[in-house]
Order: sequence, then C-alpha cells, then structure tokens
Amino acid sequence: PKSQTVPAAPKDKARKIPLPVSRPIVFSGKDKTEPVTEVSKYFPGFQKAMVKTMSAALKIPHFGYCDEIDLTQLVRLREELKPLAEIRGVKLSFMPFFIKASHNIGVAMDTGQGLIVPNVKNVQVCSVFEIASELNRLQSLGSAGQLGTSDLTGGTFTLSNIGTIGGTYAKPVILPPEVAIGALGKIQVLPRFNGKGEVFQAQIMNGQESHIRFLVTTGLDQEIESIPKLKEGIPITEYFGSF
Ligand code: CAO
Repeated sequence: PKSQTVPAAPKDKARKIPLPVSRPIVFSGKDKTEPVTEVSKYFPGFQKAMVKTMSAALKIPHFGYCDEIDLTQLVRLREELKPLAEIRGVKLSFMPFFIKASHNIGVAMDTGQGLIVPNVKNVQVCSVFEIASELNRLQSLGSAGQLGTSDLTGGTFTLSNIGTIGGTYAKPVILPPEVAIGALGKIQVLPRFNGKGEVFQAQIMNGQESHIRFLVTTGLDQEIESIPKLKEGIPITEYFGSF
C-alpha cells in the first residue's frame, strides 16, 4: 500500500529542529528629513519647482484609460531602421516613433537632478530621425543639467516611458498647464492570436492615457490609431518623413 512507501514521521526525540532564537530588531538606518532647497548647482530652485509642479498636478481631476497595443510591426521596423540611424550618429529608441504620433511632445526624463520634462517641438514637421536626434540632444543636456527654458516650456502633451525602468503599467500625472499625458510600459513578447486564430509571438506594450476629466483630447488613443498605418504598407517616408 502507498502509506508504506512514505517514511514514518520522526519521533519527537529524534527531531533536531533548532529552537527559534529571538533577537532584538536593530534598525541600521534612520529616517532623515531633507529640506527642499536650492541644492542643484545647475538649476537654482529646481527641486522647489519640481515639488510645486507635482503638487499642482495632483490637484487636477484625472481620468485614466489603459489598453494593450501590439507593437510587433513597430519592433520589426525599428530593427530595420536602427542601423541606418546609427550610421548618422543617432540612437534610435522607440520613443521617437511615439513622439512622432502627436504634437509638441514633452518627455518625462529621469535625471540626476530629478524628474524633468523637456519637449520636442513641432514633431508634425520632423522625421523620426530628426526626432531621435533632438531626443538624443535633450537627453545629453538633461543628464548634464544644462537644459534651457525653451526646451522645458511650451509642451502640449507628455509621454512617460516607464518601460525603460521596467514598469508594465502606470497611472501618469498630468503636467499643468497641459491637459493630458500618456504612459508607456515595457514591450514584452507575449502569445496572442492572429486573424487566422493562430498563436504568434506578439510584441505587446501597455499604454495609459490620463486626461483632465470631461475633456476630449487628442492623446494616446489617437496615437495608437496612427501606429497601425505602418501595417497598411504606407511608405516610411510618407509617414515618418525623409531621412
Ligand atoms: N520597452 C522595451 N524596451 C524599451 C522601452 C520599452 N518601453 N523603452 C525603451 N526601451 C529600450 C530602447 O529602445 C533602448 O534599446 P536599444 O538599446 O535596443 O536601442 C533601451 O531600452 C534604452 O533606451 P533609452 O532609455 O536610452 O531611450 P528612450 O528614448 O527609450 O527613453 C527616456 C528616454 C528619457 C524616456 C528614459 O531614459 C527615461 O528617463 N525614462 C524614465 C521616465 C520616468 O521616470 N517616468 C516616470 C515618472 S513621470 O510619470
């Protein structure tokens, strides 16, 4: 019988389970209160401004919308274009494609000075490569703490790519006086069904848009609609401009 194959439980005496030793808990770190001051040598008042803006942002009544987007075609397209951009000395990530899909687009950047949102102006007249080049410029200036006022003002819509720091979903907070913001999660290979009901490896990204409640905006939902244009075989130059 089955029960004979299972070894009998050891008798109490034979057990050698060590007794739990209770030691007092010692906290090695202490809470520290840091005043929000002019600590940044690059932007005097930078931290104060960041706290002020984020406090104003949190007063806005937000409405959130979230969905998943199949980026399989876009991932393929970037693979093709990346070496071409490299020849021109431009690093081509996914961001320029997302930025291109809307107007005067701010990009939330994680820098040594904190969170900053420079924007790429008039994306509608720029090619994806021009946007990538401008994004490269903003990133270098951002990490050196050398962004100017013109780069930091005039944005109309912001994109926050939390995928670069590993996040799949986010609830982005509107940057006033803008009325909407989009968050982009990490792109993951996941099983999905194609039109024939076959499972394929899809490149899935979750996107979320927050906009001021009761306001209809042209945000991420429109951008998402514009991306499938790639699938319709529209020539790259028509959609992204010449490079
Ligand atoms: N999923 C998968 N891979 C991604 C990705 C995503 N969502 N986003 C970027 N990547 C890839 C890029 O394509 C690139 O890959 P390759 O080396 O193959 O080209 C690599 O990750 C590094 O990208 P990057 O960070 O250099 O460039 P980027 O243009 O994608 O992002 C920036 C720039 C400024 C948005 C980013 O550096 C950053 O600061 N993100 C954080 C934003 C943040 O903190 N938001 C939260 C607060 S506000 O709501």
